[in-house]
Amino acid sequence: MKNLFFVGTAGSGKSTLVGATKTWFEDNAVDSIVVNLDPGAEALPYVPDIDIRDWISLGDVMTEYGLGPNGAQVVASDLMAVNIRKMMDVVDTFETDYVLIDTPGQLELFAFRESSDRLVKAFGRQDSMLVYLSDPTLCKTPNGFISSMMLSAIVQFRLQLPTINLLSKCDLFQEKETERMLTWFENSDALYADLMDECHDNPETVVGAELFKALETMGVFGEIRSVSAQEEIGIAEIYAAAQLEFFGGEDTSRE
Ligand SMILES: Nc1nc2c(ncn2[C@@H]2O[C@H](COP(=O)(O)OP(=O)(O)O)[C@@H](O)[C@H]2O)c(=O)[nH]1
Ligand SMILES: [Mg+2]
Repeated sequence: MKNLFFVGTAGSGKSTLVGATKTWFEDNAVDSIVVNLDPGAEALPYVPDIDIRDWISLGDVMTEYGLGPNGAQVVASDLMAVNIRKMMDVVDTFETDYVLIDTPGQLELFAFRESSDRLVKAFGRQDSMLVYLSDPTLCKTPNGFISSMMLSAIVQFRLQLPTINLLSKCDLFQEKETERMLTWFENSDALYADLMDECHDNPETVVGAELFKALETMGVFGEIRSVSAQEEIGIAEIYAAAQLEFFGGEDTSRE
């Protein structure tokens, strides 16, 4: 089983994309299951095969620990580590090709807590990769784009997994805007030139330029894809990128 962890900031479209990916996989005869790891999810746009809410209830955590919803989310995500074994026993009853994993709404609950490392280990580090969603509303300016890529790089650094970088919700933008953001990722010289051109008056650009250099040094730039869960755009490319990473390019196309 190969595991795709969908990560990104709150509202970047993780849950919706997990649902759309599941549908695309079904339509293209790719066997998969869906795991919800968000104990705080209220309504999900898919039917999970495995649901952390079966073991952890946010309401119970709030009552038991006397916490509000935000504190309870942190405790609930730490409690995931305690429940991993039980959950993995259920995961292991499935025989499938891909496990699509929806992570907690707030990025930091997954990327910056210790439980995530244990979760990745339990699923199998060798068989896992990240699908990182960047919210394009943040990516429209050179400085915003650099912030978003920095966050993606930090998450990748924290979790030490290969990453597919995605620009989410591309249906909300004009093709030209999306193209510009994709170009920035593929051609970092263009990003630097636009940063200097458009943002040289902004005080944050001094920091933006330093962060840009760090991203270049880390080798973050390369390939980014645009997706829309709503319009089902770019999901075949997620499949192709995962096949390439896991199987070296075998059977990358289903269309
Ligand atoms: N236009 C558009 N909206 C989307 C898309 N994907 C998600 N959304 C909306 O973005 C909001 C947050 O999505 P959700 O999947 O819950 O984000 P999550 O917090 O990352 O799981 C919801 O209102 C979705 O309907 C998309 O591809 N296009
Ligand atoms: Mg969600």
